[in-house]
Amino acid sequence: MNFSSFVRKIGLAIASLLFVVGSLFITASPAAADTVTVKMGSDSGQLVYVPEVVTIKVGDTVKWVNNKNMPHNVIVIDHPELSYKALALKPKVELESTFTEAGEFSYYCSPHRGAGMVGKVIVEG
Ligand SMILES: [Cu+2]
Repeated sequence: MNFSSFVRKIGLAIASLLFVVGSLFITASPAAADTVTVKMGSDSGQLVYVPEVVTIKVGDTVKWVNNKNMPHNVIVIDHPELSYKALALKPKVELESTFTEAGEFSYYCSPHRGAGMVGKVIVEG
């Protein structure tokens, strides 16, 4: 083996090593998405979402669960794709929306908006 082919072999070995090390960094898995639960109607029967404001990350899901003083629904302003217009009539009914873009999303319950049943999802990028 002459000197230049030796250098080429070492070069290839180093290149493959760097490739393997680089792949390890690339495949490091991101944090798993979370689901945050919001009650519709407080335990004491008030017409509110509990908690009224939640802060999540892009890709997380909000799960609204029917609690007290049904019926309720979830109308996310300007986002029909995240909304549930149909009234949830029974206790424990779950409505889920996954938020895939950052921003602030205000929502309300159509039967109880006038009573102040409003909420907000803050989605951080
Ligand atoms: Cu309501």
